[in-house]
Amino acid sequence: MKINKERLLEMLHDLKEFTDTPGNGVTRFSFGVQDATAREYILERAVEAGCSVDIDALQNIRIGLKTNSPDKDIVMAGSHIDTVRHGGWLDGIYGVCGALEVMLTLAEYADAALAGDKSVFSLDDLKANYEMVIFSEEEGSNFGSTMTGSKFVTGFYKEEDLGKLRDDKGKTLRQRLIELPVTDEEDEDSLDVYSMDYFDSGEILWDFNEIKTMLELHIEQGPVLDSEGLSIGIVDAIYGMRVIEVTLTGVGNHAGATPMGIRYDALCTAAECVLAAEEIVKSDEDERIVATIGKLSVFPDCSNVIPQEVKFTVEVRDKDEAKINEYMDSIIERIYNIASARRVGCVINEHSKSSPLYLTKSLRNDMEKLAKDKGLAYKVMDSGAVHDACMIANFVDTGMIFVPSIDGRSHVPEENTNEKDLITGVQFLLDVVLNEMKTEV
Ligand code: HGY
Ligand code: MN
Ligand code: MN
Repeated sequence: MKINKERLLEMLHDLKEFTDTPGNGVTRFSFGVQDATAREYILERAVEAGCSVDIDALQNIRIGLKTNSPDKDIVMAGSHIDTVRHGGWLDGIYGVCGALEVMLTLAEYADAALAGDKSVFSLDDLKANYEMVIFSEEEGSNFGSTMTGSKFVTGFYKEEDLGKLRDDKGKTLRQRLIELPVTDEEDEDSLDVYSMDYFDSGEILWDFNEIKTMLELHIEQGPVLDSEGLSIGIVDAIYGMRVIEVTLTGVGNHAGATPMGIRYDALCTAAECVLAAEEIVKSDEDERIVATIGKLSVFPDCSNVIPQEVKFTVEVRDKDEAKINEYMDSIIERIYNIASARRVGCVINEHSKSSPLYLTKSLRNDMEKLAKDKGLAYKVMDSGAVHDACMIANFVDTGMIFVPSIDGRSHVPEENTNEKDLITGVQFLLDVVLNEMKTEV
């Protein structure tokens, strides 16, 4: 069974236009207009192919093949469609588009089988159902917490977290969900792209007993596959991460009339903290652990006022949880010491986290065997980026497939993957899905 590669590439190029920053990367935050437009584009194609659509209160979308039946377990594939600010055209959406292309291909074969065409598989061959999934707020661009949609369906986040997670304007996740643009009721063929189901933790949790396998296809976002000339990555471990938010409070004052010796400058303090965090993780002899201060705000943010308050995030990632905590705790201790020496107030809050984890070994081995059978140049590798798969993997057999990122770039407008690799990745996803669907459940 072969995917329709022209359709795949057309969908990918269409979807990259749904951005708030045209000409400067893809910016498509969950629950915004571009998100709604991308959802509509995907759901139109799924509904046209006779698929079922279910959207939950966190706006995760599950789409089912028309031949799915309640007595079979589910093989699921998917990812996310939200992006970072000025991100790339493939992160997340490539895995969703790949899962959609698999869905459309299976639906075409199902139509032929239903029409009695014996040259394709008979529906009885399919020992499992197929679903695709779109997780909401994976990037955390609104609320600073990655994998938010999948953290709710797995019970990592509870109903009270709806009121704890806040966006940059101070709005809670609950408020943002309540304000979602409801489609035009009068226009009966307008698709609902958001659900208005009231959040009830009992409803949001998935029944993982019905899911046999979860697969996520994704760009690597690093340099390994591209530099080694390989087509496919089969993911072994996904790094964990821990995020803290630091607030430094100094004394605002006139930039010209205040001598250096009597300043309590929150930004100079922050600058020392940033370099300290870098120095601490660079001391790791494994040279694996990473720390990033990617978000920083200054108040009142005027060139002629000594910064009164600075807020910034620190995130640390590694494949060893104890190491993440050891290094983050050192960074926290150093930040407190720097602030105290400069007599600047310092408040540090834990913001979000996810544990490192190994994906399912038996599934990984099956995928390796399939890659060998297909003659693919592949490598088993780790993921420094987190993915919704690492939340789902705590409950069902989960696997990830990577394709190369040119020059290892991602989360930037330069993010790119060549067409041949994009096609190879989705074809391999279809092969793995079929392998899982025909396996006796
Ligand atoms: O941050 C990450 O690793 C992912 O891109 N959300
Ligand atoms: Mn991603
Ligand atoms: Mn990302």
